[in-house]
Amino acid sequence: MAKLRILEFPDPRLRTRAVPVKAVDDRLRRLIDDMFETMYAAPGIGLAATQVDVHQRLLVADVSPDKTGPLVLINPEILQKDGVAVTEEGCLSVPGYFDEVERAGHIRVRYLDRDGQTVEQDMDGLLAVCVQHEMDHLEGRLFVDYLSEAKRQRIRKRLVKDRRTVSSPVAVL
Ligand code: GNR
Ligand code: NI
Repeated sequence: MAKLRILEFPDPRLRTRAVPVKAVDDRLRRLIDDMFETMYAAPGIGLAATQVDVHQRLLVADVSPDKTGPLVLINPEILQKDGVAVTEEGCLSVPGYFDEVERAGHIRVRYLDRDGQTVEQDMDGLLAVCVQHEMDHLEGRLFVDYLSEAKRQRIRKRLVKDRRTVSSPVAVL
């Protein structure tokens, strides 16, 4: 297993639209294991392949409080959306920022599991929000896209500046 590097906003690779997974094989399952290791270490409740620079339609999630609910969604499709949920969201690709986002409160999703079996599942609560957030990543969308342009610019400037500071030798003088 290996921990993978997570891309951070405004990295243009986060804007890539992922293509469908062609084969659910051992190579893909190794990537899935690495994504879980990366997500749990972060720590986060979800991770889309896009965030680790793999542009295939694959996401992992675990919204349980004790890491006992790992879920793998391959080629996910939303069949139905109902209701509204407003949640304070964060993103491992936008470290240190949290803001309210409005999404569907209930979704029905069809996907392939890690054995390549088709599953249809109803989701609500944090899991529904998380899966919509991860499926946005697969489309190249980030939660900051739902905020105002002014907020997004502020976040972008701050993250670019922070990154310059930590990587620059001047920072330690
Ligand atoms: O860890 C995460 N927490 C979170 C909280 C509210 C709504 C969505 C999320 S997903 C996020 C991890 C992440 O960035 N996944 O893409
Ligand atoms: Ni995210």
